[in-house]
Amino acid sequence: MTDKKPLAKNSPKNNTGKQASSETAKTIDLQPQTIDATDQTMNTNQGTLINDDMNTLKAGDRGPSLLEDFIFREKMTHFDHERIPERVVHARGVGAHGVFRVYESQADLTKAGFLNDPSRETPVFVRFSTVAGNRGSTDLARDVRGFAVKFYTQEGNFDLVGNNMPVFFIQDAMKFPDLIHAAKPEPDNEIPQAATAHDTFWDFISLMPESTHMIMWAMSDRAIPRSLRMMEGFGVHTFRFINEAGQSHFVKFHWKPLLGVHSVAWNEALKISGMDPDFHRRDLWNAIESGNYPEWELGIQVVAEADEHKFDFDLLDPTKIIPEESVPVQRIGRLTLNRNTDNYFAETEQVAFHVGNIVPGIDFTDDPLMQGRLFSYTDTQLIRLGGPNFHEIPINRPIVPVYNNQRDGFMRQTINKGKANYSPNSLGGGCPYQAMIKNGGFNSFPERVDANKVRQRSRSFMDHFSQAKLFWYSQSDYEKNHIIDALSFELGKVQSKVVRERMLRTLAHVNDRLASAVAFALGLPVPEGPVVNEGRPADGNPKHYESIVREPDVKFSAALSMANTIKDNILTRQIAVLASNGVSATSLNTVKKQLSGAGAIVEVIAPRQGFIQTAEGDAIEVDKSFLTTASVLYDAVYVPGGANSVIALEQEPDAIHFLNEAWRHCKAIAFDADAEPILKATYFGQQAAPTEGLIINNDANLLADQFIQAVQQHRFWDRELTRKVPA
Ligand code: HDE
Repeated sequence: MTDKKPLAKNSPKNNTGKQASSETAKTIDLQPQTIDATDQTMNTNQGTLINDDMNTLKAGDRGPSLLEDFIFREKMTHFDHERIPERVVHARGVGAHGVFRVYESQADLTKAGFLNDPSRETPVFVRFSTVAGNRGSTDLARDVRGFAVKFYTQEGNFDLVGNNMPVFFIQDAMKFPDLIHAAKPEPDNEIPQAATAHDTFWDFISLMPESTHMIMWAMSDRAIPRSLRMMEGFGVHTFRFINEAGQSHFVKFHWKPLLGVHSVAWNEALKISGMDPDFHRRDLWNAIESGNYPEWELGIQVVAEADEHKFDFDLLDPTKIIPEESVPVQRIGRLTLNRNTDNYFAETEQVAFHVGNIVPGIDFTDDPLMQGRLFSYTDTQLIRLGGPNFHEIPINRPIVPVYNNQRDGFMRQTINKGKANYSPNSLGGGCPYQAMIKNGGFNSFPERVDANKVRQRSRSFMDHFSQAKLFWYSQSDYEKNHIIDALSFELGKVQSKVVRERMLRTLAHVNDRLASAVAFALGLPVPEGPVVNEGRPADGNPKHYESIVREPDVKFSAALSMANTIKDNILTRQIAVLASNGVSATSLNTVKKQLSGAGAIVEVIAPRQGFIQTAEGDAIEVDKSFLTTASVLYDAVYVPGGANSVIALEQEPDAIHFLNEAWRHCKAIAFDADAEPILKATYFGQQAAPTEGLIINNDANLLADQFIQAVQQHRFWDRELTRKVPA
C-alpha cells in the first residue's frame, strides 16, 4: 500500500497527464479546480487519509456492517447522488475546448471586442449534440445536431447556441414543448428511442405546415453527418450587430467546416448505431488527441436595418434562410478545437448555454422563437444544475471576475466580502459601480416598439412552402432520392393512415415528384386539398392563418447542396486495409505510406488480431479483426495482393461482406491487380456494375494516387442507381 502525503497544491497538469495543447485565459482559469491524483494518496472529502478502501467496517470479519463507518457512508452517499437530470432536449452531447480568432476587425459592424481585434485569441468551449435521444442514445440517429459555442470573451460570455441546420420546425416558442413531446418517445410505452419515425411526431408535423422547410433538412443527409467535424453550424435566428456609433445591422451566423460537409448513408447510419454508438464522439476525441484539430470559419450575412423588408420572407421568421445568393456569407474568423475535456461530467455535462448570454456589440431581434428561448435556457439550468449558482461552475464562469449584489443560494462558492450587498449603497463606497456605456456597459438597442398587445402570428410568417421548394430544387439527384427514401422510411413506420395521408398532402405542396415517390413507397394515393393550420386569429378572420403557397424568388442555391462541398483532401479519413498471412508488404506499405502522408488514418484488418506474416517474411501488426470492426466505420477499403492473403480472404465471408457493404455505401475501393480473385468473390465483382470509385492497379504508387483522388470524392452515390448490393 502506498503511504504518501497529499501534496499541498494540485498539479496544473490535466487529468490525462498531458499538458493542454493550448493555454488560454480559460484553461488557466480552470486549473485551480483541476485535480490530478497521480502520486497522491486517497483521502475522504474531509481530507482524512483512507487506509482500507476494500472493506466496510464490520463487527467481526463475518459480522454485520457498522453504521459508524463514515468512510463507507460518505462514499456511498456521494455515489447515490452522482446523477443529475439530463437535458430535456440535446441530452446526448460531446464537448471540446478551443480558440476563436477574427481575421479582420469588424468594428464598422459591431463593437464586440472579440470581433474587433485580430490579435485576440478568444477561448471557447463547444458542445455538439443530438436533440431527441437520451444521454445514452446513438450518435448516428437521424436528427438535428446542436452546435453550441461559448466564447469566453474579455467582455463576458457570448453563447452562440446553434444547430447544424439553418432553420427550425416552429416559428413561435409557444409550440416548443409540443414539438418536443411529439418528437420524444411516445408517452405510454416510451418507444422509440432517438427517432422521429413514429406517429406522434408526424401527427404534429402534419398539422404544422410551418415545419415543412425544416422537415426537408431533417430528412436530408444533413441529419446523418459523417463527422461532427464535417457539418455546418447556424445561429438560425436573425441577430443584431451594434457598432460603437450605436448603429444596428441584422446578422445571421454560420459555421463553415474546413473539411467540407459530408454525410453517411442511411443504411450505414443504422449499422453504425449498432457497431459504434459513440461514432461521432470517438471521431471528435481521436481527431483532437491526434492533433488533427477540427476547424470552422465563422461566416456572417449582414443586412442593413433599412433593408429589413426587401426579402420575400420575414427576417424574424426562424423557418427561413437568407439565400447566400441574396446575401453572400463573409468569412470573418476561425474556430479551432484543440483540447479534449479532462472530465466529461464537470465540463460537457455541466456546461450551461444560453442564447441570452450576449456581450456589447451583439443584440437580439424580435424573432418570437428567440424571444421564448431567452426565458427557457436559465430556467432549465435551475432544475438541471440544481440552483441559481450554476454560473460559478468552472466551465460556465466567465474569464472576467464577477462583481454584483447577487448572493447566496444552493452551493454558493463565492465568498463576497463587506456589508453592502445592495445598490445604491454608501457603506460599501457605492461599489460595485455601474459601468458607463462608453466603458463597455451593456445597453439594449433602442428598437422602437409601438403596437397593440396581441396573441397572434404575423401574416408575413404564413409562406410555409417556398423555401422548402428552394431546398428541394437545390438538391442533386442523389440527395433528392435520399430525401424520398428518408420520408418513405419515417412515414412507413407511422401506423396511422390519416397522419400519413396528411403528410403526403403537405409534401404535394413542396413538389409533385417528391409527394408521388413517397406515396408510391407507402402504397397510397397523393390526397388533394389544402393543408391544415391551427390558430385562432385575433382579428377573427380564419384566412389569417391560411398558408400562402408560392414559388421562392430565389429558385436555386448551390450552398444548400452537399454535392457542392469541398472535396480536395482526405485528411483524417479512415481507410481499411484487408489483409491476411502472406500479404504483400511492399504494396501494403507503399499505399499505406502515401495515404498516411495525405493525412488519412490507415488500419490493417485481418481475420484475427495480433500479427500477420507478410509474403516478404516480416510481421505486420493487425489493428482490428473482422469481429471487432466493420466496413461502416471506414471511408474506403484497400485490398493488397500477396498470393496466400488473397486465397485466405477470398474464402473469408467476413471479408467479402466487408467489401460488399462498403460498395453498397458507395465508398472508394482499391485492389492490387493480383488481389482480383477477391473482387470476383464479391457481389459487385460479379455484376456489370459501374466502376467509378473502383481502382485496380498493379503499381502500388499509381494505385495510391488514384485511390486518394477517389477517397476525396467521399462517395460515389450514382452506384445507388443500379441494383443495390445485398449487404
Ligand atoms: Fe434549444 N434548448 N430551445 N434550440 N438548444 C436547450 O437548454 C429551447 C432551439 C439548442 O449543448 C435547453 O441547456 C426552446 C433552436 C442547443 O447544452 C432548453 C426553444 C436552436 C441546445 C432549450 C429552442 C436550439 C439547446 C435544454 C424554442 C438552434 C444544447 C438544455 C423556443 C438555434 C445546448 C439546455 C447544450 C438546449 C430550449 C429552440 C439550439 C430547454 C424553448 C431554434 C444547441 O432550454
